[in-house]
Amino acid sequence: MALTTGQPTINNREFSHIDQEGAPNEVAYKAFQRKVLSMQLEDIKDHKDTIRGLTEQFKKNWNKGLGAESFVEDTFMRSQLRDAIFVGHVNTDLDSIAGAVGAAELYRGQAARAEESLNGEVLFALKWIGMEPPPCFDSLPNAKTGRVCLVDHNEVDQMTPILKKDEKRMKRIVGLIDHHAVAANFTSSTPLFMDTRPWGSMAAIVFHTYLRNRVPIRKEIAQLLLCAILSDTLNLKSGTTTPADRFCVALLSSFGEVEDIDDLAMRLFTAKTDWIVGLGAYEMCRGDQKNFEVNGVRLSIAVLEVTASAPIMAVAEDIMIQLRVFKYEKGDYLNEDTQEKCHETNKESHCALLFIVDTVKQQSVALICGAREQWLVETAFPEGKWSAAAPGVKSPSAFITAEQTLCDVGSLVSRKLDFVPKCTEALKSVPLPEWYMQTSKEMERLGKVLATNQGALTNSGQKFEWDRNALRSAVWTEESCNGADKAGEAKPAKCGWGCSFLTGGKREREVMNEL
Ligand SMILES: [Mn+2]
Repeated sequence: MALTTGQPTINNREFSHIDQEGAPNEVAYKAFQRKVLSMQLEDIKDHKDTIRGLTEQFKKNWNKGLGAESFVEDTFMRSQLRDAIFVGHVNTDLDSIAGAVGAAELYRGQAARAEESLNGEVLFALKWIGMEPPPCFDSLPNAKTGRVCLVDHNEVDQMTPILKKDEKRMKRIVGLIDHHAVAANFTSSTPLFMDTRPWGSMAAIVFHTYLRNRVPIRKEIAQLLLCAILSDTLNLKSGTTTPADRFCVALLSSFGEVEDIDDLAMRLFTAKTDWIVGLGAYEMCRGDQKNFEVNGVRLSIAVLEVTASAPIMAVAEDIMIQLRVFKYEKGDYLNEDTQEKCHETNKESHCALLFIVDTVKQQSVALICGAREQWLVETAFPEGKWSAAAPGVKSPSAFITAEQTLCDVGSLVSRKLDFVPKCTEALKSVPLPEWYMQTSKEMERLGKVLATNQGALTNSGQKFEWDRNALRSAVWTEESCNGADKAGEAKPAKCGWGCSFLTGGKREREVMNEL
């Protein structure tokens, strides 16, 4: 049937949010629409009336019941994921928890968390809201059989252990709600519910579905999703932030009745910083850590988002040691047949970087634990400014100096947008130095200490403990192998295996590796 004159056409629709001049309770939608493209937290209060107006409109429609479009959504879409378990990634963050809780309520399923431990930011948010954390995935009776909707991740490596081990996992993964790139190995044999959007947080995707489906959102859920967007977008300041995230923060603060959003964000970030500092070096290197393989180079990038970097730098040497242990540990594996612990040098990480992101100043530094890391950061971030990680810090490698242990990479803050692309580009486009892929004597030495000294690193149930002196001696053999010489001074330094070498030069590193 052809459209008759007078019926609305695509270009001639009446929007409920049209600016009506002179109308009572006039709401300035247009100005808000323009602002939302670049809105910051401090702008939100200038548009409070508009935001409240929009919120009230949504609430009015909820009270009216379902319209035709939400009938369709409710009948055909929300029912798709009914009773599924919604679960986020390991190294769980606020977006993964909030996304699982918010989506489970929306789609009428069961929320779960990927692992037992929760970071300080998640704990703070839940306590502030007065909400219990969702149960652990493993503890659910249908953990091994239930239908699953992944939220906030799709890489196998980041899945909760039961799913990671389940080779038939794709038979029960029925949905994905995510804002990450879809991994090459994420394939399904049957059609899948997928809602992936290039937005700054997964929580924004969930909230927008509430709006579209006219599903009433509880104040607590609104608060939780708000916290998640603030966390993932670093207060709407990270480069991953999109207008959708800004819009969702504005409306969620209204639905969640949050007056001072900036204060909430600061409290979230401070809680996370305090928690990270309390963890110690071992966890700092392994917490928010992701692995990549580029051009045969096994690269690990960890990120610490903090409101102040000084407490992290105070333990810089411990972190360097732990980064090196972490690289070695990547070569550890369990022989499935004999149940024996094995180690393969070819599985060790070539390069482990730790970026410390200052969420207040919006800038980052990379902590460097060895020559491969130094080469990569120097190549990937040519503008970087080099210095010692802390006053009097010792270089953890004979091939770099103390003044090469920290690189200020400026206003880059995102692993996804900045760190990974720049490192990948460097590894792909610049020929690797000859020594880059060779086995390292320094790693061998560390491996020997880890293998022979039982107390060097122990896992006592929940907590990992490590013997600082044992590991220090593995990294700094005689504590004389010091890289404390200034870069370029090229002083001979006595090294662990009794040879005198010039530090800092690339040729020297090559000679060292040829031994
Ligand atoms: Mn996320």
